[in-house]
Amino acid sequence: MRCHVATSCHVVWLFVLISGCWGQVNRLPFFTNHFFDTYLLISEDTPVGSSVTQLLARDMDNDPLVFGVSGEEASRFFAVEPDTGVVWLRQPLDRETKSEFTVEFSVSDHQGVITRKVNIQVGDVNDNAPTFHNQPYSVRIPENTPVGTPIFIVNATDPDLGAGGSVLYSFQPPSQFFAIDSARGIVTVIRELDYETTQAYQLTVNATDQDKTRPLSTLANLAIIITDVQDMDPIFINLPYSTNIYEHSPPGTTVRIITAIDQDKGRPRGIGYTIVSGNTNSIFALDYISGALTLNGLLDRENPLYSHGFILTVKGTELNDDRTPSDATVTTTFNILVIDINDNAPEFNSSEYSVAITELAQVGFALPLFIQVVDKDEVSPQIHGPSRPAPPCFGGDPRP
Ligand SMILES: *[C@@H]1O[C@H](CO)[C@@H](O)[C@H](O)[C@H]1NC(C)=O
Ligand SMILES: *[C@@H]1O[C@H](CO)[C@@H](O)[C@H](O)[C@H]1NC(C)=O
Ligand SMILES: *[C@@H]1O[C@H](CO)[C@@H](O)[C@H](O)[C@H]1NC(C)=O
Ligand SMILES: [Ca+2]
Ligand SMILES: [Ca+2]
Repeated sequence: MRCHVATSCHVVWLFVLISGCWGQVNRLPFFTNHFFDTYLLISEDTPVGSSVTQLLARDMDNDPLVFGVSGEEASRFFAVEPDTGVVWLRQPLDRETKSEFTVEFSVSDHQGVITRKVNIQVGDVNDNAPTFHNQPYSVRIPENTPVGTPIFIVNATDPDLGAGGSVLYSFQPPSQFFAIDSARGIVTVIRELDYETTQAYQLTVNATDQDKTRPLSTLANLAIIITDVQDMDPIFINLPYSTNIYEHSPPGTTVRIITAIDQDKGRPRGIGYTIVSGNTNSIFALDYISGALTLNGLLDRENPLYSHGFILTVKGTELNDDRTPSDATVTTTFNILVIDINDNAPEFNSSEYSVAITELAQVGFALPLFIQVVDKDEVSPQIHGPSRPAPPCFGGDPRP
């Protein structure tokens, strides 16, 4: 608005002096901060309550200025001191949640308001440790897993930028049996495993970011369970097998129970028992399931086939689930001695002996009579071994 040209300049001047009005248009203030043309960077670790910047504005009329911020979200995060234009942070920033804002600031000279938008970029700091995904980590592998086999992948991510978000893996402490690829988290077997020695491993994986100044790390457990495979032959227990049996023990008498066990302890298989050799005349029977060796016939030590005893070869065979025999077997020998019992009365070599003597025979006359007595039993039933020849006869010369 311009002053009206009045009839009297004096009147005009007076009017101007009184009203303070030069008749000029008010010029609105304007922001002078350069960030309005680019962006304003605020680090995400800026403490709440600290000043993040100061708004600067010029007013050609040198009017007193009032600064402000508009918008619901912007007002939650930023407060502006009206007189100075200092901008305060009102609540914590997190780049990983919200990495930029568009905030509208205002400046007013009481006659008019100017608003301008600024792009605020939230600057990253390494404030997140890596996070493991899909926990818990557990894997079952057979004990015969070859060295070099990858068995598991752990996965951790870190939302920070750059090195602070780049994850490296390690075992802590290192394992003798497993290695982890530091970049990809792939776990591999590096040494032969044996279920019979170790059934499970509990490893700790360290995922660390690579921030130069303050790396952050997270630990996770990895359980590796070793499963048994049938890699062990059975063994007989309570060896050696050596037994004495009395001859004429009744058929069915249990000589001894033999027992073999599967050395694979995870899921041990049952055993089937058989006699491989030495079972003359099938005099013994071996129960396939129980391992009970029983007498299967009449055991007469005086039978030369039996008198030396027996050396049985017995076999234990691991049975598959369907009870079929597997390849895993064990054999051993079983020595059986037959103990004599005195079952033979001395025998004359004839049921009757006759001799003719004359009535003239005098007292003391030797009868021409030959009698042999044989005892097939051993001299002492306690002594065993190959049967000896029948004892020599005694004969003739009996004195009345
Ligand atoms: C790791 O997990 C993240 C998040 O679930 C996923 O995006 C990424 O593809 C995974 N990486 C691997 C190698 O599995
Ligand atoms: C994980 O490994 C890093 C790098 O070796 C190490 O600095 C950090 O202390 C480890 N983390 C833990 C929790 O031990
Ligand atoms: C009995 O044995 C004796 C001595 O060996 C022999 O002389 C005799 O003839 C035998 N008698 C019979 C009936 O075999
Ligand atoms: Ca961050
Ligand atoms: Ca990080």
